[in-house]
Amino acid sequence: MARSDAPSPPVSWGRSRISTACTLDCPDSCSLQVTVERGRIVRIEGSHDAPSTAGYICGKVRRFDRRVYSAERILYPMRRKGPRGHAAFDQISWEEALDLIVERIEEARTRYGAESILPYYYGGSNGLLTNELDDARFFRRLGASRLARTICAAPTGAAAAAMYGRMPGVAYEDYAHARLIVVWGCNASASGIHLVSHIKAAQNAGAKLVVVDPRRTPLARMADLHLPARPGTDLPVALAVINDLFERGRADLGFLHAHADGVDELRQAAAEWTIDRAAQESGLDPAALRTFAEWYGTIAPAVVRCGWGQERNRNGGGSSLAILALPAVGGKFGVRGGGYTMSNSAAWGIAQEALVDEPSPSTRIVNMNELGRALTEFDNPPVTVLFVYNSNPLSTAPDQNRVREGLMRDDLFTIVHEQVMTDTAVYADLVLPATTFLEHYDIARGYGAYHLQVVQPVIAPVGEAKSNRDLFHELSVRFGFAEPDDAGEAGALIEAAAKLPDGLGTALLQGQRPDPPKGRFPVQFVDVRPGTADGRIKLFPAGLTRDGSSPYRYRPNPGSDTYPLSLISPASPHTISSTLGELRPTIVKLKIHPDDAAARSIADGDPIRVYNELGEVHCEASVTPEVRPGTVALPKGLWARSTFNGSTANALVPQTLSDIAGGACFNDARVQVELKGRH
Ligand SMILES: Nc1nc2c(c(=O)[nH]1)N[C@H]1C(S)=C(S)[C@@H](COP(=O)(O)OP(=O)(O)OC[C@H]3O[C@@H](n4cnc5c(=O)[nH]c(N)nc54)[C@H](O)[C@@H]3O)O[C@H]1N2
Ligand SMILES: Nc1nc2c(c(=O)[nH]1)N[C@H]1C(S)=C(S)[C@@H](COP(=O)(O)OP(=O)(O)OC[C@H]3O[C@@H](n4cnc5c(=O)[nH]c(N)nc54)[C@H](O)[C@@H]3O)O[C@H]1N2
Ligand SMILES: [Mo]
Repeated sequence: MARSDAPSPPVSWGRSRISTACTLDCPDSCSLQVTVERGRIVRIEGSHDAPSTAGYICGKVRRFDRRVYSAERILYPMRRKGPRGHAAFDQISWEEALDLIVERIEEARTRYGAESILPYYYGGSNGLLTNELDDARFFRRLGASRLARTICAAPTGAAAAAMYGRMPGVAYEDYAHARLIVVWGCNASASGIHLVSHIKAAQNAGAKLVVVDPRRTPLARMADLHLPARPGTDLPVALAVINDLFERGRADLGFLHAHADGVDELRQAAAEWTIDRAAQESGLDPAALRTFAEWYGTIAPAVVRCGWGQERNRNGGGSSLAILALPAVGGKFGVRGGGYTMSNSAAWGIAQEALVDEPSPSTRIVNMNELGRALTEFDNPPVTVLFVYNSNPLSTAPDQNRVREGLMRDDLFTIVHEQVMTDTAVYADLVLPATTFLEHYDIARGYGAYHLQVVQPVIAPVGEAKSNRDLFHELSVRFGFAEPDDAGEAGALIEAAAKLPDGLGTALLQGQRPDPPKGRFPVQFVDVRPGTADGRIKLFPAGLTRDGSSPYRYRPNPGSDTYPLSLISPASPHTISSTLGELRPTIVKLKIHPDDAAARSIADGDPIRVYNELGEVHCEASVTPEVRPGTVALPKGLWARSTFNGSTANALVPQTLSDIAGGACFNDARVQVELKGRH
C-alpha cells in the first residue's frame, strides 16, 4: 500500500544536520544532532539543545545506526511459514498483512469476544505519539483486554503518587548544591549517564556520597559509604534510618506537623527496626548503617536519588515508600539540592488520557508481568490474538519458559510490530516492520532530565517500515473507528501538541524546548508541592496493598537450601532493556562473589549452569567481589544468542508480584549455580 498519508521525509541529497531527540526508555531523553548524507545517517551526536544533554550521549545511541541499517532489520510484512519459532517467513504486502489482521481479529471477536485480543506493549518507544495514543484508541474501540503496564515503575510510581501526588523532583543540575547524596538502587553510570557528572562535581565540592546497592557499581566505588544491602531488604534499612531520626530527636517534627499526615503510623511501623536488627536482616555492617543514619540526620542539603533496582521484589512498594519518606522525616525539603528525585515525568502536567481522548472500556485487565500465565492459563476467554509492539516480552517478561510455551500455542495468533527480528518476533505468525525514532515524528518527555522535545524523522522509513501511528491509524480506518486523513504523522503531531497544557504544544511547534511550568530546577516545597488531594504528604497511605495490610509490612524472602543465591538482573550499559541486545552476541558472564564461586569450585571464565525450578541459564562465570556474597547478577535484556542454551535471566524470574501495584519481581529470584562441562 502506498504511504499516501505519510509526511514527506526530509531527504536531502546533500549533507544535512538535523536536530531531534531520543525516545528510548531512559530518564535522560537526550537532544540529538544527526548528520545525514544522501538520505543516510552518518553521525549521531548529543547536542546542547536540551541543556542537561550538554552535548554528549551514550555509546548505544551514538551507534544507533547499527540498528537502523542492521542486517536483522525487518524490512517488510512477513507471514510465518513452517513451525512456530523457526524464523521462517514469507514476504507479504502491507495490504495482505492488514487484511489478515482484520480477519483474525474478527474471527476472535466472533468466537470468544474482543477480550480474547491482548495488546502487549511497553517501553520500546517512550514518546507521547508512539505509546498509548492511536494504539490505545484502537484497542479501546475494539474492546480488547487491557494491559496493566506494571513491568517497570509500578511500585515506585504508586508510592510516589500516594505519598506526594507525583511531586516533581530535584533536577540533576541541583545535585551540585547537595552536601549529602544518597543513590538508592540506581546505577546511573549505565541507566542515565547525565546524573553522574553532577554527582562527581558535588563530591569534588565536598559532598558525601552514599550508595545502597548489592553491587559495587561505578558510583558505589566512588562513594564515601557503600551499603551493599541484600536484594529486597531496603525496607528495613530505610525504616531503621527513619526510626533513628525519630529516636535521636532528628526528625523535623515542625515540618511534619505542618505538611504531613500519617506521621505516628509511620513512626510506629519504623519502631521495630533498630539499626542492629535492620543490619542483621540486610546483611550490612551495623556501624556502616549507623554512619548512614548519622549523616542523613545531620547533613543538609541532602538528596536521595531513588532508583528502580530496589522496587523489583516483593517489598518494592514498601521500600519505595520508606525511601521517599526519608526527606520528609529528616526535614530535607525547602532548600536547593534537598529532597528526592524519582520519576519527573509528571512535571509537565501532561495527561496521556487527555491525548487519547477515547473512553476506556471496563474490559479484562491483564497484568503484563503475568503474560506467561495469561497465555497458558486464561480461559475465560483465552487469549487468542496477541498484538506485540514497543516490547520484546520473550526477553523482558518474567518466567521466560512460560511465555515461550504460550507463544508456541497452536491456537494463538501473534502479531509483532518490530524493528529487528527479536526473540519474540521469531515466534510471530505475522511480523510487521516498524520505524525507529529516527524515522518518525514523536514528542519525547524525559522522566529524569526535565526535557520536552519534538522528535522528527531524519531519514525516510527503512524498507516498508511504518510508525505505530500509521499502523494503528490504518487499522482504525479499516475497522471504521477513524476517518482516513491526509494529514499523516505530522498532522498527528500537531493534533497532539494542541492538546498539551500551558502552551507547551505551541512552544514545541515553534521549535522551542520549553521548561516545565514550575521551571527546570524546581525546589521541592518552594516551587513544587505535593499533588495529593489536600496538598499534604501522606506518610502512611491507605489502600495500596492487596490484602489491606500496612504498606510498610516486611515480607522476607525465605530462600531455600536448594536455591540459596539471590539473582538480580539490572540494566546493562550495552542495551536499553533488550533493545540493541542483538549487537551483544558474546556469551554472558554471571557475576558471582569469590566465596560463592570457591564453594562451588568455579573459576573465572568457567562454563556454568544457573538454575531454579523455573528454568536454567547456561553461561560463563565472572568471579568478582563486585557482587556481595550470596548475590549473583546477570544483565537484563539479553537475547537468546547471549547464552549457550538460549535462556536468559528471565527464565529464572517468577511471575510473582510486588506488595503494591502488581510490580515485577525481577530481583527476587533465587537460584543455584554449578559448574558445567564445556559445550
Ligand atoms: N543502559 C541502560 N540504561 C537504561 C536501561 C537499560 O536497560 N540500559 N533501562 C532503562 C529503564 S527501562 C529503567 S526502568 C531504568 C532503570 O535504572 P536503575 O534505576 O538504575 O535500575 P536497575 O538498573 O534496574 O537497577 C539499579 C541498581 O539497583 C541494584 N539493585 C538490584 N536489586 C536491588 C535491591 O533490592 N535493592 C537495592 N538497593 N538495589 C538493588 C542493582 O544492582 C543496580 O545497580 O534505566 C533506564 N536506562
Ligand atoms: N530480568 C529483568 N528483566 C527486565 C528488567 C529487569 O530489571 N530485569 N527490567 C524491566 C524494565 S525496567 C522494563 S522497562 C522492561 C522493558 O521491556 P520492553 O518494553 O520489552 O523493552 P525492550 O526490550 O527495549 O523492547 C522494546 C522493543 O520495542 C521495539 N520498538 C522501539 N520503538 C518502536 C516503535 O516505535 N514501534 C514498535 N512497534 N516497536 C518499537 C524495539 O525494537 C524493542 O525490540 O523490561 C523489564 N525486564
Ligand atoms: Mo524500566
